[in-house]
Amino acid sequence: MPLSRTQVGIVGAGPAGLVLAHLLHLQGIESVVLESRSRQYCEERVRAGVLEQGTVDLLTETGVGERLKREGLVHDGIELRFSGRGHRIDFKDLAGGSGITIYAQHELIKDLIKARLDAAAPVLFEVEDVSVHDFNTAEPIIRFRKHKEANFEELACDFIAGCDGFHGICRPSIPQGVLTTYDRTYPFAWLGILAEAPPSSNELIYAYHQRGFALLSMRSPSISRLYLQCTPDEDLANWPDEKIWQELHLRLHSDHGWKLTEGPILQKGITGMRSVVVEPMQCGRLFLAGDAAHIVPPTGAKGLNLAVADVRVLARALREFYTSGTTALLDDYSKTCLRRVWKVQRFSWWMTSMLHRFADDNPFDQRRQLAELDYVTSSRAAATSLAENYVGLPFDESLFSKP
Ligand code: FAS
Ligand code: PHB
Repeated sequence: MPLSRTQVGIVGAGPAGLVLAHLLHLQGIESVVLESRSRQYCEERVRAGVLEQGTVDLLTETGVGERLKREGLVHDGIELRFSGRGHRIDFKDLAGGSGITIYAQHELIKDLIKARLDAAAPVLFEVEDVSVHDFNTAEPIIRFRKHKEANFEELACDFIAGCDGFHGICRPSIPQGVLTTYDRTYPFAWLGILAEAPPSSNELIYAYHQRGFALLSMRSPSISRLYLQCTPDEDLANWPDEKIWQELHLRLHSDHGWKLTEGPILQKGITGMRSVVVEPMQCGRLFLAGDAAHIVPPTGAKGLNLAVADVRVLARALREFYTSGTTALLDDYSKTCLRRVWKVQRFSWWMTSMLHRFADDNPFDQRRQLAELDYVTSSRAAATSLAENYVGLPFDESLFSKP
């Protein structure tokens, strides 16, 4: 039987869509998740790796953090490396005991999909030709079909959550003239690899180097995740494994005998660097969350965490609607989310600007960047600012009670 009605229609089964569906389920609010890709694709797509303290706490408190707690790597700091020396930013000391957890996004997606299926709540994969309609009425509709040859079906909803990422259909469905887009494109990209090599550091290393930025991260005690700055139109064919490792050795060099361990490269890819925000993040009964509304350069490790922050706000607002009939929090959804979105954009822009080489920079700019790094690693106030942003700004708890 085609699904004819639900309370909240959710387009997209990424972190935003699945966390929202989970929070709504805990609140007794029905939803249907519609995803254009296969379950396997969603569970295997390698993307983010760093979870803020608030994200970990939310997932744990809502019952989907068990494997994360068991397998996630808790980190109490990061290293900034420049001029051949490493400088640790101690989160435990500077950020009130908060830390981060390294846990691959696709592992979180597996946990969330499992929770959804265990709850026998609907998530439809590989749907085709999704479109959203009438969201400026009290009866919005999601039209889709289960596969290319199937008939179209209509899902009537009270609300639609556009969690379909930056290239989805929800944001473009908002009429011309409603949205304002703010964006900045960076003149570089990241070449990322997944390697079967034990991480050469216990914590992440962000390296500023005259040849360009490099980042050492990890996924497990045997899998390293590394990135190096490259041109935005980089051709992976020009980057054989040997050349990647050679560049990483150069950029991550330390004067103190530290060595980078190599291993077979399992995956490589290029990620573009952009900052984008659309305002407002809602139109009638359509609410945009996560990458559908904003993207950040990955230098601050914020994309996934900001998606979760958005849906915390949306789940709280929908709970108010269904329990009291009032729409105050729904009306303020964009305003509430955008306060955090813009602070995260600022931090992500700042980390990116401090750590990357810009082709049109001159020697003054390079000295200025080194002075910024010297200040951040020698001033407690400056290091505290980095730490509190990196582990995740506090949520305005007046807006959230635990779901
Ligand atoms: P997502 O894009 O994750 O999910 C959207 C979902 O909607 C997808 O499953 C998509 O298939 C589906 N969808 C799209 N159109 C649809 C349609 N018409 N109908 C139905 N479903 C549709 N962030 C970090 O913090 N650190 C990183 O290192 C990092 N690396 C990244 C690398 C890459 C290559 C990319 C693209 C992003 C990376 N990000 C990183 C950012 C990323 O993690 C996002 O911020 C995060 O996935 C946002 O989650 P969602 O908003 O749920 O969007
Ligand atoms: C990752 O592990 O994929 C990662 C870590 C930190 C970042 C970006 C990506 O800033």
